[in-house]
Amino acid sequence: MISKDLHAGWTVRAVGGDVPAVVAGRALPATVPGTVHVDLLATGELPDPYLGVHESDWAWFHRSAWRYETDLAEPAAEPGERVDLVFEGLDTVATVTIDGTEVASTRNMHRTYRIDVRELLTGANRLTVRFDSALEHAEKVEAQLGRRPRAYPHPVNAVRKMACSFGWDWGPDLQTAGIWRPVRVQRWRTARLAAVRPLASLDGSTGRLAVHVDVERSGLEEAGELLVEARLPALGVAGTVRLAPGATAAVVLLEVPGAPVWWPVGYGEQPLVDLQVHLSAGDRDLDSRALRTAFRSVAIDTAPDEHGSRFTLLVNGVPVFVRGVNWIPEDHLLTRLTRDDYAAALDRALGANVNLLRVWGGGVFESDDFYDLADEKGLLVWQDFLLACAAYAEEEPLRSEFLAEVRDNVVRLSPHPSLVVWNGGNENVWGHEDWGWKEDLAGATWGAGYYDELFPSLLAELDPSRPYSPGSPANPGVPASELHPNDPDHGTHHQWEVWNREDYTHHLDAVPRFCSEFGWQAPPTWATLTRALAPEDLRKDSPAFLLHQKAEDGNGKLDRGLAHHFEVPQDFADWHWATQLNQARATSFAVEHLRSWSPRTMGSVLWQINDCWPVTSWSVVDGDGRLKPAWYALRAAHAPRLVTLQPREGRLRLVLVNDTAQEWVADALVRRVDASGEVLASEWIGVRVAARGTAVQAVPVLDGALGGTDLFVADVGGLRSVFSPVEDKDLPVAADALEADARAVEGGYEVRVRARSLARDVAVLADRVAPDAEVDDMLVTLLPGEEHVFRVNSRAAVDPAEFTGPLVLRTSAVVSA
Ligand code: BMA
Repeated sequence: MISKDLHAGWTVRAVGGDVPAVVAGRALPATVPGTVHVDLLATGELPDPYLGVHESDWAWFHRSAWRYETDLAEPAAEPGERVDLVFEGLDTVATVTIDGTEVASTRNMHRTYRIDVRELLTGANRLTVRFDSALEHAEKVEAQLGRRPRAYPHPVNAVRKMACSFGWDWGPDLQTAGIWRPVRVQRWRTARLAAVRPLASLDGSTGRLAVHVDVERSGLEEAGELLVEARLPALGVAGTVRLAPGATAAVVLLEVPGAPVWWPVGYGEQPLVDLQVHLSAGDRDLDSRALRTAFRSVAIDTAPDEHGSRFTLLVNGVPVFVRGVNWIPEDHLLTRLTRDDYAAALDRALGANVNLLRVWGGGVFESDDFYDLADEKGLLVWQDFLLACAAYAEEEPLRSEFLAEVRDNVVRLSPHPSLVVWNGGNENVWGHEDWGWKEDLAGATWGAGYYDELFPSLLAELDPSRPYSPGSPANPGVPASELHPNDPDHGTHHQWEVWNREDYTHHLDAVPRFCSEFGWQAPPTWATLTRALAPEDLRKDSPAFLLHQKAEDGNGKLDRGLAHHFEVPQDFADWHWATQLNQARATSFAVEHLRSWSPRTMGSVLWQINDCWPVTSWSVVDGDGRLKPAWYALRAAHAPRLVTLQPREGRLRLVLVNDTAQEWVADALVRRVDASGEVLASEWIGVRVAARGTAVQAVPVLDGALGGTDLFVADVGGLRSVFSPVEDKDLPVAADALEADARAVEGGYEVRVRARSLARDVAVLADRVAPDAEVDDMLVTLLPGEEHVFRVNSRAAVDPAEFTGPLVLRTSAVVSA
């Protein structure tokens, strides 16, 4: 097999639609892999759609058509030789031609395509790929199959293109087109490895690897017996299987006694194992594949218990409390993302003590880099199939597309130890139950056949090594007709009422078994916001701000959510800080509640870790990769050892969660203080929490806490939890509680603060001073006389005093004046 990338020499030009004059008739250099948006931006003649109101300036694109072209200088095929054109991803409605002869027509960006082109090659061919409007295609399919319910205006459920490509409640409506993943020419003879699917498991200390191999025979020559060899060179283990003439599938079983065991972060190491697979015929090497995998087992315990039914992830037989986050595309223009971008994004997740990323169904099956890095870092991955917030027709032309894309991606992702859950989709089973779809559908198909039949049967064939859930939320194994799919006592649960209608304190109303979505909004950091918006647009009601706030009544919900706890500030900069602080509070509140109930609750998956552009959203890291205050709150709430004060049956309790393998023995200091921070009562108690255990402790000083007006502070081994029964707006904390000074140090600045009186949630919003500045900690609560030093990393040369200015050094007294 000779494989060559075909990434050079491409041009792209508009061939349909109402395109701007600056690009009409022009052949532009095209980056492959890439998308037309990125090439158009590279001309510098069109505005960046992420800035100001320019997203709207790109709406013309949705009904345009484009032609990519390059020379295909491939010598004619020799007798017996196959020459294939392999596209790993075409976004989306594409027609591939060679010298004007159509060789493929595609409608699915999530699939790969292999085209046998041997008969057309002359050594000097012209290869073109035309992209037509995915929107117009979807409209036609919808007209043909009948309109089905969907949460967004465009018919995203009628074409196999990333759903959020058409806009989402945090994402722009920029419908990309292009050769978005690698394209190759492959020349081969006799046979090739069509699919290699290693499925790992662990049986006691013995690792087993079933290497499933599918072979494609060229069909051009008499091929006799083939030999498949699979080797784990570092472990000195190998196996072979002979394929009789005509046979196309084989399994090589490898057994490794005392195998190195892969664990998620916080549970052990991540030893990865190189796997080499060779295909040969006699003494001829035909094809080979180098992959990396690891030994581990995974299951989900869904057994009934006294509270309902569990949803507990088991890795190597050990229950893992999921400290997870939902992941969306890291850049709406996906093809700009590099391995370094993924590494940085995954490090921000790890930094927030995250152990699982849920790749959400409105996005994509991520790049290989994403899963490789997750394998290396010990981040678990839960992968949705790509269906979100809509009913999906089960008829053609969609059905076979689902089948093909799931096949392709289950095979591609099968080696990755990080991948631990296959999930049918996002909120589709729930939507069908609760969002009025049944009436609209009037008996039409909506996807049940995918979630309950097609996906499970494909997984039974291709990957029985991983658990499957029909959706999020869902109750695996129980039909929605018997049990509400979002029942918190069973399976997975999405908690959106607190954001949409109630208040984050209403998280206390339920103890879900596994909360796979909940979240709270805030704008991006100041540096990101001011990169995207002009100074005159820094108002809640400016058209530009509103274009970067996509949620239904988003600002209304932000303000109502804020008003429960704080005076809603009039000044925009103060409002910006207040909403960020409220998001941080909401984040800690939810995560601490969920963790405090472990092991009854075994998962907390925050919506959402990241953004795909600068926007007000539920993310804790903004679209430019800057950390919002809520990231620091998440990091603290996710700390392996957590101290929290939680109401239980009308009383306040000290709850200690020990998500480590060692027993936790410590002394806790619990104090009652007034609004100035003066200590009114205090008590030391010894605590002992089993490894991976939770202790709920009554402490006399907490008696009467819930009805009163005093605050409570619990300190255990450097960790602090603060509880106030009174809302901040009714708490007379001093606005001038802090004394501060700052100085330049190697690599940045130090900001030293000292509390004169109680100072809650002290933050240095360092990005306001220098866009590259990142602070090591945030949301620190200080009692009178206590000091804290914040470290700001920055290369910028600024006056250190700026870090102590009223818009930068903040506390829970949210007004800066
Ligand atoms: C859920 C998610 C997303 C959405 C989020 C916020 O519905 O699955 O579709 O962005 O809530 O509304």
